Amino acid sequence: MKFYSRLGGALLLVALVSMMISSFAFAESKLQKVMKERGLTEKDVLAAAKTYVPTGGRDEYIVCSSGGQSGHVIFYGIPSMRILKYVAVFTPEPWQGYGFDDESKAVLAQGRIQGKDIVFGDTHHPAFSETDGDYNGRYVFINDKANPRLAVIDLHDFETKQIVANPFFRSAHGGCFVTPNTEYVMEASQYAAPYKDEFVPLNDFNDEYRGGLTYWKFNMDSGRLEPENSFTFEMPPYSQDLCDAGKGPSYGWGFTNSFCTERYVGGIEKGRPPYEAGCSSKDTDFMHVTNWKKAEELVKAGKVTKVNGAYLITMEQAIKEELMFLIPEPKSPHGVDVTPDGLHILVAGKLDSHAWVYSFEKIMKAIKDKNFEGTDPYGLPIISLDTALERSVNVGLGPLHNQFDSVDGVVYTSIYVDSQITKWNYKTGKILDTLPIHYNVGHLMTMEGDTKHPDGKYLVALNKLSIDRFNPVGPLHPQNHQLIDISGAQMELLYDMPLPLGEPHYAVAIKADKLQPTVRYKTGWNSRKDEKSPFRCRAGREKVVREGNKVDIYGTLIRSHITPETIEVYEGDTVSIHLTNLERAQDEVHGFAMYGHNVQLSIEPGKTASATFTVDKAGVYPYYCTEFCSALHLEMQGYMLVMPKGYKPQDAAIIDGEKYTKADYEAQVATNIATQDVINQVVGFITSHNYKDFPIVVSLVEDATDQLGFAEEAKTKSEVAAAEGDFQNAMLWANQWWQYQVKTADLGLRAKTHLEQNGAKKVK
Ligand code: K7E
Ligand code: CUA
Repeated sequence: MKFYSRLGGALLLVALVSMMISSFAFAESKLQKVMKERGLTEKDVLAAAKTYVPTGGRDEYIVCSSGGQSGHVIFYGIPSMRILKYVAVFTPEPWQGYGFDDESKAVLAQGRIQGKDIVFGDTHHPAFSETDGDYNGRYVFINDKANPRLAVIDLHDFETKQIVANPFFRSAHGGCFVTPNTEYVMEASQYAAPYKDEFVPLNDFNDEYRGGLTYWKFNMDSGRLEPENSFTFEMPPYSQDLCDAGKGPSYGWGFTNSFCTERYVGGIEKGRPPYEAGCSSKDTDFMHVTNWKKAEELVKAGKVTKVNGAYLITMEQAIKEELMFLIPEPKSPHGVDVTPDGLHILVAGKLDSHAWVYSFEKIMKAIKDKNFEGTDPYGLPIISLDTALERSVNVGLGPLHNQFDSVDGVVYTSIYVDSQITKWNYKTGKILDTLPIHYNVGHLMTMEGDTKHPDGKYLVALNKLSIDRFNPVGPLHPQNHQLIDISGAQMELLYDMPLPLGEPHYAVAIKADKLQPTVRYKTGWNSRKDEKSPFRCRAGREKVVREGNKVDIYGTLIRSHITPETIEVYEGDTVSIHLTNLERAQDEVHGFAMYGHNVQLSIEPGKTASATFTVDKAGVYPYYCTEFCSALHLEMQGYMLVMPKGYKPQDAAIIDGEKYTKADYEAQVATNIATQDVINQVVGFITSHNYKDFPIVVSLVEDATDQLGFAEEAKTKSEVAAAEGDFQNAMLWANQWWQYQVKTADLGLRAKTHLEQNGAKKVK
């Protein structure tokens, strides 16, 4: 029955598509022909129609996915599943110049561990910044599990701005989770280790090794984490795992899972059973419940001491001040998720087939009544399972993570072992639907599904294995993100997206209209610090500053030349090339790469980026722009000449490869005059319309006006040379004048097209 109603829907769609095209019979046969040729069913076509975004169209949601071991994060659109951007975070990435320009190298350097550069990250859980429990579209945080670090990405330009390294931990899986106003970002350690940076034998595991949970203070105005105002809970050497922050009624509290509360230490080589056996022998592990609001007050009152320069709340203090409590939870749990109303906490069991629903009210009552079943070996009070539990629901083998629907009480749980998604109601305990997944789903994500107001509509299963789902590309397979329609009573699989960049763990999806990224920087901008660069440079002010053997080159980029076009330095110099992109037009990025020095910059409109390196060998080093920015992009080039020590550069004129005559000059001028006529017509069109109502056109016009100004300067130079009878230079400058005219015309035509296509009105 279900199948037939779906088929009916699909046929209706086919009919609708047909009606949109003028001839019904013609269209029907064409669509059906394609379906037949490609072996598509009606269900396939319906799924395609639900995900297809026509050319120039936009997606409704933007996803930020972790990039696993790639050290990056990935942004893509929903429902199209089109990848929009990889943002480099812990790992250098040349397209963005990340880890190549001085500005981003400074960001990566913040993430040094024990003084070493660590140029990879194992990213796990991205989190959008929130206001009152809902995404505000301003920042994304991402953690590195291998080296316990967090990074901040600013959504104003999708660039990584800051990396912080945890002062206590040696690994951290349970990050990032934000408190409802992004007061703090939670990061829990994973593998217990000594807090001090020295050798401690494993025999001292119980006494000297520690877990923990850091609440990183975030400043929404500056967009930076504040290590000096952050604090860490010392925790037993259990393997703390994922976290979630309370919201609504549970605001002020945090919840952190753990596994291996057995405190088992493996050692196969010494004849001991492995970790996997010793870490899963008990029936339950512990949820850690922390009161961050009260801890914050203690920090502010100066009652918490600093260790390693950071506030540390010892277990002793946490017990005394009643800041931390333990509750048993199903064996080797994974996800812990606070419900949108903040009243319940859901824990998925991993080695249990149940999802467990805890009541926040019951937990609070137990704390108030001091109703504890005892303490753990460190003296932390334990609330009994019976006291805190609302219900447990059999959801399938190997539940991992939960995400919420827009419908009250409805939750989706990823079932790893059974490879399925289970839809159920945590308020009634009823199973509502199940859907098989290819294969072994890890996290899952609904739209804004971890906020106070989930959007429903779509669900993405982040699968661990793709096996046979795509064209084979060798033993290392892409990951598979499967898009599922959850708008109806039954889940429907729509699309498989191969994701070939590390193993993404968690992802978060935000309404696209909450994001308003910029298209250009203020001219001369250090994008990593978000301030004017001291190395910015304006057109015509390019210069070389030498101090001893340190050479600073202040240059500019604009279609289609790099200034300077020749750089002369000496063997042994340290060279810093600072380049400012003078363009104002959207998407007019210039790159900068040079032979033999590992230099590759990405300089977006307005940005100033620098490359610093030592030239240790005399020679000739071409450089060029690496973005196909204009018709004369290949000519956007130059030479760095590294001269032997003591060599005197020659001032003799360069002999041109071509000779030009008066006739050549006059022919060029005639061309330029004709070109100017075209420009004038375009300008006439634009100014006779309400172009000021179109911000894109306004910026194109600004840019075109700049180019025309440059054309005017080149024109004057050509006329001066011609008046002196120097037709060689007169011709070359006349040609440069024309180059600027071409760029002006190109911009003008783009503006004119935009006006025509967007219904501009004639005003005079
Ligand atoms: Cu892969 Cu959240 Cu790191 Cu679960 S985590 S699957
Ligand atoms: Cu600038 Cu190519």
